[in-house]
Amino acid sequence: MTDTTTTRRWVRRPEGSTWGDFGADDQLGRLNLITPERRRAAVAEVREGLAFGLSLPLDYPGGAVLNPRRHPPTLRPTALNGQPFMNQPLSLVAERATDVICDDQVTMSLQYSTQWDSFAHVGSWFDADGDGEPEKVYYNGYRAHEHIVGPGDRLLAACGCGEDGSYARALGIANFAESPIQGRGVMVDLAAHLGRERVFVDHALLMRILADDGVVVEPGDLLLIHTGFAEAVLEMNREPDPQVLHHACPVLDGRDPALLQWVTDSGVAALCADNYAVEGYPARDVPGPRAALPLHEHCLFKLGVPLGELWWLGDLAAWLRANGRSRCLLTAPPLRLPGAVGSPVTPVATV
Ligand code: UVW
Repeated sequence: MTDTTTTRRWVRRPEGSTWGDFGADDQLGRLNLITPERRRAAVAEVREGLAFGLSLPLDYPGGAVLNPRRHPPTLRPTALNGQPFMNQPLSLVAERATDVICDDQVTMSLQYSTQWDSFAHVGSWFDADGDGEPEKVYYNGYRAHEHIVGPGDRLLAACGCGEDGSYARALGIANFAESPIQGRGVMVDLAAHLGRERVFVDHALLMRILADDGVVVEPGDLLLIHTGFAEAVLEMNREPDPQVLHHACPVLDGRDPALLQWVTDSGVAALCADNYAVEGYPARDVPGPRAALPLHEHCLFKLGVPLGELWWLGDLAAWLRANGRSRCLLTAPPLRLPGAVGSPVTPVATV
């Protein structure tokens, strides 16, 4: 993508951000680093031909305990003239037809279970237009109420979603399906080192774990962060215990500036964790006005690094460890759902 800086949407960019580096209209961020050459290197990780599904069942964790805004899937049949289409003879609509039809639809929060966050998920108050007043902006200077629209926004009707809808006119999740996420996955097995205790993993500890396991991270890699959280979620069998959900398993410490700087310097293209928010949430003990989700701010707002959450990494982590490996081919496009902020995903790792 060419950088046509004359059309950029900002006058000031956040310190340490990549805004403009991949083009004034860029919506892929550091996924741009997954070049054909890097994808060939990822394919070279396929030696056994074994595939691992990295999704939880999408009705886990169960209830709305992790996030009271988010609800599990509810399935219903489609209907025609009041007839629900579950085990319906197709003769209802096509005379003498012998077919029997089931056809359903779902209501669910898109970020309820195994999912991707797009860059439209977290923005920040920042003075991007240089007028001295902060405004609500997202990655690469895309603006709230103009590019990311919701109830009350004038532009919403143009998206065909009614007055109470929402629509990411830019930065939506479909970008990662149109340019599908596929590259080299690199496992970081925090659970193998730290067990089930809630430990905040800062830069020093992360470096020690990478060195102990001989894990090498290169630009364009998709990090898979195994914390053991998804194992705990599965064990609770859709009846989650808030104590466990909010206090178990290691998490990355988004409050550590050295950790954030490593995410910048390493060139990783995405962070995919088996836990709720990749980082400890909400971040505590940070003085002054600051992001409650500093790793989200750093990745989604500044760098353009997508975040995957609640992935199922247990089987893959065990296999890689048993076989003295840490890398795989990872294929993980979200739903190509125009306007959506997040998306369920069924990632596949091949080794
Ligand atoms: C929140 O809203 C806390 O976001 P995420 O699911 O990305 O952690």
